[in-house]
Amino acid sequence: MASTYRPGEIEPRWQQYWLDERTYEVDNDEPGETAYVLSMYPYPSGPAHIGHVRNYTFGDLLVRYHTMNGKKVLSPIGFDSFGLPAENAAIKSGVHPRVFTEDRIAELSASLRRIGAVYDWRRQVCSHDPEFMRWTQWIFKRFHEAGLAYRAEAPVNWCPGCQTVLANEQVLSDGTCERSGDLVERREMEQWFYRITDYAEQLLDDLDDLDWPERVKRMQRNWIGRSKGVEFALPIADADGTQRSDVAGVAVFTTRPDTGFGMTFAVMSPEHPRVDELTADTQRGAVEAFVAEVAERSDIERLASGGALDKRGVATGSSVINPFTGKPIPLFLADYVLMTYGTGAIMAVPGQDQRDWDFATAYGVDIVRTVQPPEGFEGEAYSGDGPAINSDWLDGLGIDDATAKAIDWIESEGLGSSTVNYRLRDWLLSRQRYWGCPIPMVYCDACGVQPVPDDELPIELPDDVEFMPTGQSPLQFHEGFLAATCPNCGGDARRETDTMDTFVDSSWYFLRYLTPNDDTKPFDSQLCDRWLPVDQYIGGVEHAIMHLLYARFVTKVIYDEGLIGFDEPFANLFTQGMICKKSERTGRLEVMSKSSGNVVPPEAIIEEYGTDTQRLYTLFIGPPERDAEWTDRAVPGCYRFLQRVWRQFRRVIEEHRDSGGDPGRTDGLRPEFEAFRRRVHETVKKITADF
Ligand code: ANZ
Ligand code: ZN
Repeated sequence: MASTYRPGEIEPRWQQYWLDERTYEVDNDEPGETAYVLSMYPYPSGPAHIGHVRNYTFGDLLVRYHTMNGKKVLSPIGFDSFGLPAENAAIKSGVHPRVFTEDRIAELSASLRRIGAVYDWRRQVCSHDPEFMRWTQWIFKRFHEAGLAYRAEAPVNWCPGCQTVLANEQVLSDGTCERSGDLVERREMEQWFYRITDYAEQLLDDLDDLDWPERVKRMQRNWIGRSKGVEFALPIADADGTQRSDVAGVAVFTTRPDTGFGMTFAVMSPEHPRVDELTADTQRGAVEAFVAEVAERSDIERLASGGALDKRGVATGSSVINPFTGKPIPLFLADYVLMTYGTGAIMAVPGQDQRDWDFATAYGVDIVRTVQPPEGFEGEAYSGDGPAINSDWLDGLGIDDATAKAIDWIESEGLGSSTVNYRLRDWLLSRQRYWGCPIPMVYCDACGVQPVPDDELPIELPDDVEFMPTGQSPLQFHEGFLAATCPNCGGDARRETDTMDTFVDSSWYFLRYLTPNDDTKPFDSQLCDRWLPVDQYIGGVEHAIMHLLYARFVTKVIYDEGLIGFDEPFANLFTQGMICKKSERTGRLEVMSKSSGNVVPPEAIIEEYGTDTQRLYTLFIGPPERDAEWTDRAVPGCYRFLQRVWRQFRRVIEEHRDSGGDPGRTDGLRPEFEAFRRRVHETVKKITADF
């Protein structure tokens, strides 16, 4: 036996052993208790850095732990291989995205092996693999048949820099593109959507039973944004202030009907379909100018408070009646009221709502408080609880009682009824991009939009394309790709050139790992029922909303289609903290990433100390769920610790052997080693508890 700890010999030997013995490969039907341990399949961005090492080490520990406990452990890995970076690289350097991506996959795979993380490599799944694309398209078609995929003209976020539509999630709170930093514009375009809003309530309710970090559940709840309130009509007033009975009122949605007596004006969204009808002739010019100006801005920019883009509005010159007071109040348009939420119009209560306060102050509208602020309150709008004031038959009641009473009154007057709104919008999944999974649809002049028949899938991406510096999808100019046959009439048709958001790929890949090579179906229902839901899912908290919500949604649809027996994909979720390091560029502590220029490559550490040292270090660096700062200094300490452990074991093993003990057994140890053996077992017990 070697006299010193030599990771450079030990580690390759064991890594080879695990491969030869297929220690971490498991067959789908192997009898025994199962565990499915899954790290989010990574975007192949090239070799791993030390931040990745930490992530994969967590999953790896669990895989080994469950394996040692005799479970059958499914430990697959794959690559989220579609997406913008590969296409941008193609535009810049002319390398085809496929070549670029596959090079990065090779690099990342090699570094995962070097790190010593163990996977069942036979199961590798990549989003851009034609077989995977076939089934992504197949699933899209089932959604389409179920009425859950549809095409609609919609106001979309258009990034002038990337020349593409962005999902709301890709627009920062100041209204700029998260990637290019350009100010995002608003445009009306035909797009493909998944009808995730049909599942809003279920996605919300089922969060309660998930063993997920509270923080992630909270983020999903906020994103879905359930809001209980009441929808009711504000009657239109005549020029002399009396109620008109010949036209319907303007419907508003409010969560605070208790504040009705404080409604001193009403506001419609600039996109509201009744803007024209309800604009007085004297205001027509001003209204049209305002509507045109707002039309260019994204919802997100409009909602951003403060900054250069402050709330702005215009009077319509018309009035509506506040049904609580019976008095006419002015009707405005304002950019802070969105057409995409509630009814697209609001009752404005400046006394209790700060946005309304700001607007009322700017436009000289009355402010009436209807909730008594606590003594000494010095703010503007008061949104807290307190007794109702200036509110006639509601006076003295707290928010809850006053709300209940106001809803009863609205309903008994026939003005409206209580309702629930969700902030969640349908999932806009089409991208005007090349490097994504094509949407399997064609356009026929005679028959309209037609799905491509299943037996013609997958629609693959042509390789002979030229990338435009404008970022426009080269598919739009590829005659061979565009030419299609209408499955309905057999005539000429034009292929859809939009590709899917990469979150469509990642919404179902975890089902594919069981049968990655099956060319007859996307996944095997029985095997999925045996191995899923995933027992432990591991990934970054940056995926708390989109990826996890989409994967839950798709799982629920597939469940409702009767194809699987579970309706949540991930029973347990662990979101690891990130490793941070001072960025050379900004001098600030930032999450380790290529773009921050603060990457520590694992190679040098592996070379000097071995991968176990760096794995140990990334575990010692702090609580797994927290971010931690990288420091080189602590690495040698971990190395010395491992040396010490190794020496202890060597001493015992050698002396045991030298005194004639059976090397395969630990009983019959010399008495002085009994204590050591006890310590080992105590440690095993403690580690087990810690897991
Ligand atoms: C009067 C009121 C008084 C309101 C008050 C709030 C506080 P959540 O909780 O997010 O659902 N609202 C309704 N539709 C809107 C739209 N399309 N664009 C912008 N704002 C809209 O918010 C519900 C509240 O947001 C509603 O209740 C409405 O303002 C506003 F003291 O009505 B409220
Ligand atoms: Zn046709």
